[in-house]
Amino acid sequence: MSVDTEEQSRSTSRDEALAELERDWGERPSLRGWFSTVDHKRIGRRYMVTAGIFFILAGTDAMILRTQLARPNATLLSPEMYDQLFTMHGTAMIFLFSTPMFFGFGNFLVPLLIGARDMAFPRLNAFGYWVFVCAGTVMFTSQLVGRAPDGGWFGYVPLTDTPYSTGVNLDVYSLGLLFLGVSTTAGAINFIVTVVKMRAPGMSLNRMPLFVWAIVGTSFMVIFALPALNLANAMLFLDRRFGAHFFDPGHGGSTLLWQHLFWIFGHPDVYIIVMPALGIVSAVLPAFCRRGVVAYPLMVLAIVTISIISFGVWVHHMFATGLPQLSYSFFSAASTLITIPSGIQIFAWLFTMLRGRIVVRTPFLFVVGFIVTFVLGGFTGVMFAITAFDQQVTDSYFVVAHFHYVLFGGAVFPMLAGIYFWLPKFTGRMYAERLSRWAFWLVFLGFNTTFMPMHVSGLLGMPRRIYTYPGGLGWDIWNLISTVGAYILAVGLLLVLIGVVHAVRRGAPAPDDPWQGDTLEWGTTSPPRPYNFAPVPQVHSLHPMWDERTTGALAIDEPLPDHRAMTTSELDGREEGVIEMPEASLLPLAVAAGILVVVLGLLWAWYWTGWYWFAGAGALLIFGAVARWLWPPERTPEEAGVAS
Ligand code: HEM
Ligand SMILES: [Cu+2]
Repeated sequence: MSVDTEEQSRSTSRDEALAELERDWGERPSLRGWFSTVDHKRIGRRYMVTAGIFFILAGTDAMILRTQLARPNATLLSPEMYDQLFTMHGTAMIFLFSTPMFFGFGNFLVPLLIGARDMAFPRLNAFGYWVFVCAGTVMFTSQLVGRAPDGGWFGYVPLTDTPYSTGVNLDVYSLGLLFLGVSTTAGAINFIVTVVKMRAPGMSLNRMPLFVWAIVGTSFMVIFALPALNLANAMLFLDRRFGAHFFDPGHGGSTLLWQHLFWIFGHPDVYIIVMPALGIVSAVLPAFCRRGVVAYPLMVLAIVTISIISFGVWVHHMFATGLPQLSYSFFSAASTLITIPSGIQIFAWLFTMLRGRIVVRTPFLFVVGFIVTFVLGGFTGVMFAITAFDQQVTDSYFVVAHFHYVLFGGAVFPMLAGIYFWLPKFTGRMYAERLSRWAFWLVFLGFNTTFMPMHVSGLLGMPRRIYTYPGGLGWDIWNLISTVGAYILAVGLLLVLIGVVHAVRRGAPAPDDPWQGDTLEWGTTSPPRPYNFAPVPQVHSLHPMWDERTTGALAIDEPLPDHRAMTTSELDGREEGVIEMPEASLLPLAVAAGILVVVLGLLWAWYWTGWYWFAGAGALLIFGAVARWLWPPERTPEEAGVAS
């Protein structure tokens, strides 16, 4: 056989192998296929779209708030409406938008970045998504019918406990967040197992992309922090509906207990939100600086130390509660300390830019916008770490300014950078550069015009969470500027949306690797085939796509056949074995629906106790579906591998 025909026959056998993979991994484009999918890319995109919709809803809440606050003595909103609006705005932005959006990024990207075929538990992944949609829908529906939570996003007792809060509002909060917590926990466990067991051969821990480190750090924080919130909400529900008195000092309970439990979760949650965003920054920069992020080991160390120290600072949210001086000093010091790893990351990015050859594109602009705003939020954060300063401005608009610089600056800017950066991979289309630069400048300008003046109104004594204010206190002009800024910001965000929709509809088809990126997701098609990579990628360095050993092998290696994936060892990423991956299934949806029925039943029981029976029926549905899910599949002996 001549060399030519040999090559030809090799390429036809490769084509056949690819067609077979397509059959094994492709999902039916039917309605059933839509509900039963377990493909991490489809689930990831859905997470992002759903979280995007919740962002629009929570953002609309904010625009209504800002419209009311534009002028003194406004009457657009009643105090009760205002309470529901700011509570739903904060709660949704934190729980229904930020974390789920990053889980969407992680879902789509983590398997690609580590060269895997899917998440370790694809069905658990689908389950997490369905629970998230149901929980978010319940919470926003409560707002439509005027029964939304109204106790602020941190739901302090005694205001949120009986007898001060009657009606279903706060049960929507406690049950809604418990419901949602199921999804977040499932997602976190899935990320950890995926990263630990499914990395491509050769991807030892010290060759893992920083974004993947960030997702793992986040997932560990979720697993340790969320139980505190779940406990607090379960106790609140028992207090309210079954007279448990956990938080009732009149019967031996404690109101401070709620604050402790909430913030033991709540401060790590700030990092749960911001850490994946920092990971996005570390992923975007190399492509636009033409070099890796400097000081990789220090960056990893920073992620790990932040994940740990963030559990030791929660009392800085309680500096005004009259705890002993010693504990203030400790938490004040710890809060100052945590700026060190955050600072290390900022300096590493700056040096990466200094040392690199910069290419300015929209994702890069959003990264710069992030650094500016996040550092400003960090400055006011250090001010708050000083107890004496905190006690002066706590619960004023200075706080509102601070945490929007941290959360919007630290999470939304990087998220937008990530959306433009990976849009080619997510959708197979390129965005329009000019339109997206307009979007950047409007968002940047609008953001600072909205929130910079709040520092001033806060220092002038304007408390947060007031539905209106009298004129003549010096607050008027600053509030008006804030509101104008909010409208500019809204226009900028609208341009982002238009840009994305336009790209999906009629953007130019994206090449596989439009940015000459360094990580594995750029080594497959845009968007990736259902099986991600045909041959299993071989990793030899921290930047596999800048390494010919990896790219060369990807082009010629034999595809890994069948509906299978490879597992590797935890530390060194050595090949361990090949496992069969689960097929699409409706069971995840069924279990999520069962939990939804339980939650709805418990909420409706406010109005008619008969609904407890409804909740019981939901519990049966959960039980049945879980049993079916866990039932060992029937296999022939050959399939089970016994015969050999
Ligand atoms: C889209 C632009 C945004 C605007 C115009 C905006 C505006 C506001 C305003 C005016 C308040 C204060 C209400 C009050 O204290 O009376 C507020 C509170 C809050 N915002 Fe935003 N916000 C925006 C985006 C975000 C984002 C992206 C996040 C988080 C990721 C966020 C999280 C919060 C939280 C947690 C609160 C506190 C709610 C509470 O007091 O319980 N906001 N926002
Ligand atoms: Cu904190």
